[in-house]
Amino acid sequence: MFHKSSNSGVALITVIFIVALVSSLATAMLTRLAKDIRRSEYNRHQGQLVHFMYGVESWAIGRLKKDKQNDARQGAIDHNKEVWKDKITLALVDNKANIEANLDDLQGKYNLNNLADKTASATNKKSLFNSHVKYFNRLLVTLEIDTRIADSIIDWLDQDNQVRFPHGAEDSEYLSKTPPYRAANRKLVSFSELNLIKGVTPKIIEQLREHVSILPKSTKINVNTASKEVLIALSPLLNSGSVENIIEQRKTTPFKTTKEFVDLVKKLTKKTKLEPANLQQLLSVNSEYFICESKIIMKKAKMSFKSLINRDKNSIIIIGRQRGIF
Ligand SMILES: [Ca+2]
Ligand SMILES: [Ca+2]
Repeated sequence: MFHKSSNSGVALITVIFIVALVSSLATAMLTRLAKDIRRSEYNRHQGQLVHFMYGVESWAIGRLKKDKQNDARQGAIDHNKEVWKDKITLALVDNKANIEANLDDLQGKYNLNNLADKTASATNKKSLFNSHVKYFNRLLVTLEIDTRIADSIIDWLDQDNQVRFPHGAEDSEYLSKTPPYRAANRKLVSFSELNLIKGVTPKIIEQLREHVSILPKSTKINVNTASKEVLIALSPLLNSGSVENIIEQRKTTPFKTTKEFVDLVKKLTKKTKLEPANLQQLLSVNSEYFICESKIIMKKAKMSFKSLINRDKNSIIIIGRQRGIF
């Protein structure tokens, strides 16, 4: 009797154990399933966000195409009142997706990779390089940023290993860091790369971002779209007052040629000689590089995109993309 009761007790415990095991396995499986469902839903939304981003890029390319058609009739200039300078806000799929996007040019900013042409051997290129160095120093003064970073940024870009006097930095500086690294000795690729350069702080990068760009090749400054700060730095002859005058005039009469711009500088500053003498070589009245920035939200998934667009005589193409969280 005692033996039988003991057996049923063991059987009962075994049954309870199995039930508990099965239920905990079932709970684990259900939790995992719920996670998988959420993950696949998230991935589906991420995929949809990317498709919306392609749609935004098509919109931007359409704007640039339209401007190109207008330019064919009116002259190839790019200014802030043209169709490409645009933004959109859209609510799609019964308000389940929201898109904000804007298209802007990048030659109204100063391209830091213009400082990479130091090794150019032709005399006029050397003097052009010197004008770029002086320009960048003036821009830093205008933006109230420590001008010592000009030397270290140029050393980061140039192909030699000689430290630029007095504030430059080459491998010897960066190899002593933990972890050690080398100077890039080539054109910049992204803003985050600036964090690696001696003297450049996150605060400086934020200050620069509004007025400088990083483009794959040297470019000219579009005087029709350049910011006030970018214009002031063009010449020691210019100041806040004369540049405000220039900006006021270009609102009604955008510059059709760079000569029109330098003639106006001469007139406003009452000078016959330009400073720098080769100022006109730094300038353009149109842009080849544009940026389309978008923020796309779909339920809980959201993403920001930056698409770099190159427009030349023959084509309009996306040459770079960056995605981030906002
Ligand atoms: Ca145009
Ligand atoms: Ca160097």
